[in-house]
Amino acid sequence: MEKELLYPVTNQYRFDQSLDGLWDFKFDEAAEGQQQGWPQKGLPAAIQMPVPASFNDFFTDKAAREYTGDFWYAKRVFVPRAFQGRVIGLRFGAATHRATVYVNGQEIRQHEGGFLPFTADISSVVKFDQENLVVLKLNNELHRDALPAGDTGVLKNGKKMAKPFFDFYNYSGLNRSVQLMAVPQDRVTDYSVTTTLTATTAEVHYTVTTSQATAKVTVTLQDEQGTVVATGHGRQGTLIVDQPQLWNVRDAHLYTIAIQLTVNDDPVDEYRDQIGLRTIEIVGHQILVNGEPVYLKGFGRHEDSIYAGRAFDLNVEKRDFELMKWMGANSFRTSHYPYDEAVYRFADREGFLIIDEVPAVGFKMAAASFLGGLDQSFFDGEWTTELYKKHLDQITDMVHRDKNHPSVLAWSLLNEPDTSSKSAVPYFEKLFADTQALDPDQRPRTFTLNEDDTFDTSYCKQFPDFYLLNRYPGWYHKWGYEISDGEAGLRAELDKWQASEIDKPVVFSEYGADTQPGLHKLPSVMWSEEYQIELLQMFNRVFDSYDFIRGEQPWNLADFQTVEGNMRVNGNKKGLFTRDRQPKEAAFYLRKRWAGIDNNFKN
Ligand code: CKX
Repeated sequence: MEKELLYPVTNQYRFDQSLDGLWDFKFDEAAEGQQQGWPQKGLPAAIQMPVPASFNDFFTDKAAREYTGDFWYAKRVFVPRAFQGRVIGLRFGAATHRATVYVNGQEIRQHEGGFLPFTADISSVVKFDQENLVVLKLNNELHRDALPAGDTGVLKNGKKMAKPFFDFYNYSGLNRSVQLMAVPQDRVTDYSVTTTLTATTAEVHYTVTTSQATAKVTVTLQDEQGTVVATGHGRQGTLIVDQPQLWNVRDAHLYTIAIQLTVNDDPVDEYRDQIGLRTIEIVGHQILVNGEPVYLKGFGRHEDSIYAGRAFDLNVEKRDFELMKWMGANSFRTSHYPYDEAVYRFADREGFLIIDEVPAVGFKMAAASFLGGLDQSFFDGEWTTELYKKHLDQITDMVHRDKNHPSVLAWSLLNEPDTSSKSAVPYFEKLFADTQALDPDQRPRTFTLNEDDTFDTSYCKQFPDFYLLNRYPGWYHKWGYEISDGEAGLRAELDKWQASEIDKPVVFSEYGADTQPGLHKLPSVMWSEEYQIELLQMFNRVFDSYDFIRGEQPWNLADFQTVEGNMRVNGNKKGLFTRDRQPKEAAFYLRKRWAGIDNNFKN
């Protein structure tokens, strides 16, 4: 079960019960919980903590907010006898950054990676018709051989402190839902679908994996009216849909795939999901969905909101989608980690394209020096062998989890890594090849190139199927009155991309200006609402001058919390919306621009 990531459901064969709510919680500064028998006894003098939530912003004292190290959660969970005979599991949507799961005093499993789900098979220790003690030890330290990358410092007073090589706050805890699941012994463990199109049909190629080899597999596809449009038998096959309703950008149509298992003609399991029929290709400098060129309009985002930090909140997500729709956006990047599964379901339904990013962020010592750091090429470090294993492990889980979403356009394998040294090349070569082998849909692979990794300086331009550029003229350099030189510099770089042999799409995945809402100034100054608009206007002029630029995703949809520092006034303020999701002036400007830009802009 531990390799299974199917989204939990309840039906005649499967049960999924939310364990969200208040859990016991305790910091463990001395790392003594294990020794003190917390897995067996529960947490002494625990406080109550909501799940899902990041613990940080609930606290009123700074040492608790900034806490770095081990911390524990516990809950007593009643498991009814009705579940007997099934495989019983716990599913954690996200636990930052490493977790050990204990049930009834027994260690069940460990997991590393704070932005992807994992399951723990507790069948061998569960007690039916009784309360079971579920205890979790988490650890939120940052390391160079882990994702996202950073260091953990120790202050003179003995307190540990997170020193991220990235700017978003190291929000920690059980950030996504926890579920108790009971699934059949003989069950569907995974499935994948890919689509090819002919003039009048869609061919849906499916593969189903099961826990046991004996069950018979039947797969049906139903349209939105509930009519069965195709049926297949066996673990692999092709479903042919005549006159399909394709999934399109901002015009989504979904089909329901139902996978049934029978043993001696008796049904033993069923799994249903919603899929979309569409193709994705990169041809020359075009991004094609169903063979039609698409220009990306959207945002880099964060899972971030007041009180609960990085916790997934369906209410915030709903608001974000409404804002993106109001803006006329058609896409976003899950900067800088895979988001909660509900986000992809929203996007499938609403016809948004997602650039799905793994938490490989901070792979650059310049980002560390931004916070008072080091002078070394990141990929020269002795930590890269261990890091690679974890990196590929998380890409594997991301692709495994998200591969069937029609909304997922591409995999972003790193954000702003250091590629200006040759030592990055073997790492990238292997990473891009290994990722290709994972995705049945062969989606494009990419990474974001930051300011230091330009057409001239990056050694890794050969790897992406299309490019994501993060560029900050007008903000981190050539700022204020010098912005015209910033524009000239940007054009000079783009002229080189244009004159080169490379013919691949370029999407601007980050650009922007920190902006204090309500600060007005004529003429503009940096941080004012006017300056944010002027900076966006400058970039937009540039985008409209180059045909190979096939998308624009300003940084960020909304303001978000960061580490504190002399470059931040309570967070990163490059949002088009405030942290409480109200528009800055620039949102109205950009909305107007995007109203004039169709999905097939530049064709
Ligand atoms: N890019 C110079 C990564 C994002 C940051 C953004 C910023 C940087 C800029 C790199 O995660 O928030 O500083 O605004």
